[in-house]
Amino acid sequence: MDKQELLEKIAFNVVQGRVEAEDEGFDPGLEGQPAVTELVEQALEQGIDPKEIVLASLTESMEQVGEKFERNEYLIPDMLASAECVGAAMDILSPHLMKAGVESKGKFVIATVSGDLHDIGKNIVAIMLKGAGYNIIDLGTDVSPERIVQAVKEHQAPYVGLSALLTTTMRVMGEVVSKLKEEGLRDQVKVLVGGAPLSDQFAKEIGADAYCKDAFHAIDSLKSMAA
Ligand code: B1M
Repeated sequence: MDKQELLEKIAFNVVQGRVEAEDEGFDPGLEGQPAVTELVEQALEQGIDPKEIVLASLTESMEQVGEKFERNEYLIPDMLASAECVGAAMDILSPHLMKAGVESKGKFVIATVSGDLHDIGKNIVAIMLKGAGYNIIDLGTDVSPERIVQAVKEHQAPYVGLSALLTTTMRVMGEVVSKLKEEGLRDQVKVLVGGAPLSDQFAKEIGADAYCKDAFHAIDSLKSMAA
């Protein structure tokens, strides 16, 4: 199988919610065919860059899942099955995305904000930043502004990354910025925000330092902040 075909096959199987070959898919007749786990391993064996697998297969496929959900073709369990596939793929990919022995570039607190349970994007960003040499303090999902600010204070972190996937939860990011100001911490920490409904404009409005379209953008933003 050539590279393009393999990347597309991984994406297809994420959309089908198939972690392993024995799994059934959303469509009938797929059982027994290689699924996400086997295909990701094959891709690595063929020397495909793990970053390319994240971008071209995993991120891309979740876009398709979201579109299917919007069209009522998929229900929540279908979205969860795809999310599980991305988790399984990331388990295989993360050691390859990490650079061993990189000197720490600083502490980075990351969280999905209150009311929001989406963590696939946050986890990808966390793994990529860890690979880029940051010391990640991952607070998980549904994290209140109070807990986020507390963690920044406790760890004296120079960076905080916030994730939100819902239009109803993105405003919590503004509350985090306000709380950092209230606590006198705003000048000591750079606030990076990300998530599908966000934009540069929104990041400016809430007073964040950077909007990150994806994990690679987050790494670039951090590089320019350190320069
Ligand atoms: Co939800 N969901 N979901 N969902 N879900 C969306 C976001 C939605 C757009 C689907 C749709 O309708 N098309 C929609 C939101 C609509 C809106 O807000 N206007 C939606 C909805 C409505 C809901 C529920 C309300 C559904 C319901 O219950 N009726 C519910 C809410 C639960 C809650 O959070 N309280 C819900 C639940 C779920 C599941 C639990 C089933 C599951 C999440 C599983 C999990 O995360 N463990 C789920 C999923 C999978 C999705 C979609 C399909 C995929 C999200 C995803 O993982 N994308 C999503 C549709 C979509 O976004 N296309 C959808 C892949 C991921 C790699 O991308 O997260 O954008 P993303 O992360 C990127 C960048 O954004 C950026 O880098 C990442 C890597 O490239 N980034 C950062 C993200 N965070 C960053 C932080 C940074 C930097 C960059 O800090 C430095």
